[in-house]
Amino acid sequence: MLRSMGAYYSSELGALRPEEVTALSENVNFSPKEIQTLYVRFQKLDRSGTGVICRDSLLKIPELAMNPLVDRIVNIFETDEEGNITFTSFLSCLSCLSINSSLSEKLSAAFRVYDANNDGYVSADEVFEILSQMVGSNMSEDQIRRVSNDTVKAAASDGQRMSRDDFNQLFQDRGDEINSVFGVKIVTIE
Ligand SMILES: [Ca+2]
Repeated sequence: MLRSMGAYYSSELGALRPEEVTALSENVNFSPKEIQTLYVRFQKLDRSGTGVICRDSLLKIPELAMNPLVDRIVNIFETDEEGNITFTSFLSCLSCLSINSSLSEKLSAAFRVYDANNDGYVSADEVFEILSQMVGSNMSEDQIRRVSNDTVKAAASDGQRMSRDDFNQLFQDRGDEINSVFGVKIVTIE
């Protein structure tokens, strides 16, 4: 449903009509006022006024740009056939990432960030890539490799790679960790 609405909203420029805001607010963790503010921010990123933005534009959002995983995070925004992001998909992804989203929404976003090759599983290599970007030089490559292998081995029900369930279970009791990386404080005040 969100996808089909995307095409509709992407053709709309200027302020959103109240009924559009109401429809959008049913699916996201933002208030109607916040949605209007985010729409203004979206339009500023959409400098050519086409109603859609490219993934690179997301790097201009400071709240995302300061995240160590920003290069991965921009990949979880759903795009249309041309690889562009509509306002609906922009809003729905920011909503998953926002501090107001539920743990299950954040876990869903986190899983997509970890699962770089999008095969529905998180491998030790994929954990290694994420950890490397997050810990910087605080750990040696060997240490990161060991932690990644051990984590996946312990958490994966097949001992090889984590399914969505394995992943959720691993982070279920570590909500703070997920929140610190995937709980983005989106500025929604003009
Ligand atoms: Ca994968």
